[in-house]
Amino acid sequence: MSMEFKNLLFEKRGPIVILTFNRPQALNALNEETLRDLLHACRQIREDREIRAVVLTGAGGKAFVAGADIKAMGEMAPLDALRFARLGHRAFAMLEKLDPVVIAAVDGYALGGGCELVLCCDLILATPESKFGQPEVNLGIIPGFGGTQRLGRLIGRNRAKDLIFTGRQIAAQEAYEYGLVQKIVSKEELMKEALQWAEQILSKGPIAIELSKKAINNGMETDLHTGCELERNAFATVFATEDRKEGVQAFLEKRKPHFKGR
Ligand code: DAK
Repeated sequence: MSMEFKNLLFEKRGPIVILTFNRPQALNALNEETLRDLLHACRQIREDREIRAVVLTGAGGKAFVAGADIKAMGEMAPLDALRFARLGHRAFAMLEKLDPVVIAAVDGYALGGGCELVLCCDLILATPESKFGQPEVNLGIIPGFGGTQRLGRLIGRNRAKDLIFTGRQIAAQEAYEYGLVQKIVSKEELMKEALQWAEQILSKGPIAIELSKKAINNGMETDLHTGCELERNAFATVFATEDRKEGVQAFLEKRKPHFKGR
């Protein structure tokens, strides 16, 4: 099933959705329509329990997303900027909190808001030619979609300061060494690899994946003690599922488990 929003392609392949930012003439920069599309797509995903993985990518072969739309920002009155900010924060937060696993398949520029978008994903795959960075200081502004918060949590405080203070772009290899990118693959293999990665995760217990994602994400926002408490509660929940019985039974019977998400 395919749906077309204005600047975002939505392609459903069974339990996997591929979302493609589709504004290649502006290197997929995020304007108001694109953020609205992302919000609607996330709502759609949230309501469809069949969907268990999302792959996010960019059209045109040159950029994932080259940031917020600089031209549109230039014309904004203060109240428009506030609306834009609220919309962006809502869309990014909804993406980050989706139950399905979200994989970013990056080919090209992931700058500014594009890099911040990647930071809301669970796993990141990139081609060697990809470039990451927070160049906002070049425009006299700071990252506005969570970059000052999420980047440091992921790659470390001082590395985040380096990237945000200098606005420099880093290649996929450096991003990999920082732990921002998990795998580097060729352009030709990018989508195949992203889908295979999703399939690998889909073969595991759905509730186990969903609850581990929640425990990891929520645990990052709290102290270790509270995080371990979150984990214990999630563990008790998975322990009560049919999937847990099936997983253990399949191991004992030396066969593959058939998880049902119950
Ligand atoms: N916005 C709008 N258009 C963009 C764009 C962007 N971010 N990036 C590229 N484009 C457009 C270019 O203007 C050009 O359009 P035409 O001139 O052909 O009409 C077309 O895409 C192709 O770009 P180039 O000709 O520049 O291509 P090059 O290969 O020469 O260079 C580049 C590629 C990625 C190095 C370069 O385009 C570039 O530096 N782009 C800007 C990257 C950038 O600075 N990104 C960060 C944007 S700031 C906020 C929340 C968040 C934010 C702001 C506010 N609030 C809460 C209020 C976030 C801010 C950002 O993301």
